[in-house]
Amino acid sequence: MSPAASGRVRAAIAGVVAAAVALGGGELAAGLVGPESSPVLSVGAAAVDLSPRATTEFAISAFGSNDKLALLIGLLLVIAVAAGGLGLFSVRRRGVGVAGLAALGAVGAAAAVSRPGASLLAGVPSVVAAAAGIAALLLLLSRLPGSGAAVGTPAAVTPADAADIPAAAGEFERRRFVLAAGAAAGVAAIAAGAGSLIGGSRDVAQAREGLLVPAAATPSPLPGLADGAAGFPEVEGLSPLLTPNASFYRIDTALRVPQIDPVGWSLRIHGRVDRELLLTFNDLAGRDDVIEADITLACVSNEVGGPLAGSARWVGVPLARLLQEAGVEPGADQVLTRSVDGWTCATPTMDCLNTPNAMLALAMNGEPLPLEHGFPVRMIVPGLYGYVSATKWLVDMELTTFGVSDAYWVQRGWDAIAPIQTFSRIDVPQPGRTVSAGTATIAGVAHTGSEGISAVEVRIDDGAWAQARLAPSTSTQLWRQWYLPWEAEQGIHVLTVRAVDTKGRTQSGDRYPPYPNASSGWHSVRVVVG
Ligand SMILES: Nc1nc2c(c(=O)[nH]1)N[C@H]1C(S)=C(S)[C@@H](COP(=O)(O)O)O[C@H]1N2
Ligand SMILES: [Mo]
Repeated sequence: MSPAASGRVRAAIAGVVAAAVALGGGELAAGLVGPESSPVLSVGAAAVDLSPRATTEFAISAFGSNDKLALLIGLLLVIAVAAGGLGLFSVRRRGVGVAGLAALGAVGAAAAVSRPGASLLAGVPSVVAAAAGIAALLLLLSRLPGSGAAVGTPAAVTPADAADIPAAAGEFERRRFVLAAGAAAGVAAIAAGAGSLIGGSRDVAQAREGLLVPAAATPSPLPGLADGAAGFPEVEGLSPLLTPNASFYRIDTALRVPQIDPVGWSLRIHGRVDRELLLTFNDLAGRDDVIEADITLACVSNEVGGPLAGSARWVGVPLARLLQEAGVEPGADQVLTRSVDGWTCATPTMDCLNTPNAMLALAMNGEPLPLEHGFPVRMIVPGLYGYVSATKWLVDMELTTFGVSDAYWVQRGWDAIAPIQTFSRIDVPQPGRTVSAGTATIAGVAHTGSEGISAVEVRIDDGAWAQARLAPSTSTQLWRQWYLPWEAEQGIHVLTVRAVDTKGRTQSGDRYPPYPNASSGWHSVRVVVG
C-alpha cells in the first residue's frame, strides 16, 4: 500500500475507533443515567417509531423476531461508515470531525430526550458520547504519521507527505498509531461493558425468580391437557396445545426488553372512572379472585400459515372486576393501556368487561411472566389480536373513547377494532419435506377468535375436502389440534386446510396480506412423496 493510501486507511480507522469510544462512553453514562438513555438504543427506538408501517412489517417478515438485532446492526454499520468518512475528512480539517461527532451526539440526545417519559437527563449520555468521541478522534489524529504532533512539523502536513518520512521513523509512528487506536478501542469496549453491567438486568431477573405464581381462587378448573389424550395420536412436529414460554413468539417495538422491578411497580386506572385506582403488584397477586385460563394469543401480522400465534395457561386478575371497582363512566368505550416504554393499545371497554377470562396476567405456563412477555404484568383479552389487547410491561390504564384517542398501531393505519379471524395451519408435514409413500399424517392447529372450531377440512391436490379429526376441545379461547391420516402416493402433492367455526362459517379462501386487519386465505403446503 502506498503511504498515502495507508494514511487514508489510518485516518478512517481513527474515525471508526473514535465513534467506538463515543458509543462506549455513551453506554457507560447510560448505565448510570438509565438504560433507556443509551444513544444507540434511543436512535434505534426512534427509528422503529418513525419507520413507515411497511418497513416494520417487512422487518418482521424478513427477520422474524430478529428484527431488532438487524436494526441495531444496521445502525452500527451506518455509524461506522459515517465515522470512517469523518476520520478521512478530519485529516485536513479537524473541525469536520469535531462537528460531525457533535452532530451525531445531538441526534442521539434528541432521540433520547424525546422518548416517552424521558427527562432532559436522558440526553446526557449522548453528550458524554460526543465528548469522548471528539477527544479520541483528536488524540488519534495527532498520532497519524506525518501529523504535526508526531514529527514536529505543522499540523497541515497530510498523510500524503508521509512518504517523506524515513522508513524507521514511519514504522515507529505506525506502531504508535496502532497502539493508540488499540488502546482506545479497548477503552471503548470496557466502557460499554461496564455500562451494561451497571445498568444491567440481573436485579429484575432475580426479583422474578423469587416470585411465586399466585394460585387461582378455585383449584385449576381446567382439565389436564396431556397431548395425545382421548385417542388423539402423538404427532411429531404438531404444535403442542400449550406453547412453551421459550418458543412463544415475541412481537413488540421494544429494542431493549423493559426491566421493571415488581416492588416499585404500580398500575394507575384513571380517566373516565368514578374513582381512580392505584394498584401495586401485591395488590394484584394477593387478591382472592385470581383466575387461570388457557388462551391463544395471535398477532395480526401473521401470514397465512405463519408462526405468530401461541397458546399459554395464564394466571391473572379478572379485568372486569378491576374496572367495576374503578367504576366505568357511561360512554367510556375505550380502555387505553400504556407500556412502560410508551407503547399504547386501545381495547373496547365492552370486551374488557364481557369477555370471560379477560385479565391482567401475572403468570404464563406456571411461571411469572417472562421478561420478554411483559413482566411483571400484562393484559390478555381472548379473541382480540395482540396489538389491541395484550399490552406487555403494563403501567397505565385510562378509560377514554375511540373518538378521542388512537393507539400505537392504529395511528399507523391498522384497524381500531381487531377480532381474531379464523385461521388454520398445517404443521405436519412441513413444506418441502419428503414424505415416504404409504400411511402418513397431516396435522396442525386451528383457531377462531371466540366461536370455537367445529370442523377442520383438508384437501389433497384438487380432491374433495376430507374431515380431519379434532383433539378434544378444552376452551373456545384455545386453538384446537387436528389430524388426518393420509395414504400418500408418490409424486408432488399440495395439501390445503380450512376451518369451520361453531356457527357453521367456513374460513374464507380469499387471499389478503395482514395489513390492515389480518391476513386471509387457506394454508397450503407442497410436499414430495418418495
Ligand atoms: N408493550 C408492548 N406490548 C405489546 C406490544 C408492544 O409492541 N409493546 N405488541 C403487541 C403485539 S402486536 C402482540 S401480537 C403481542 C405479542 O405478545 P408476545 O410477544 O408475548 O407474544 O404483544 C402485544 N403487546
Ligand atoms: Mo401483533
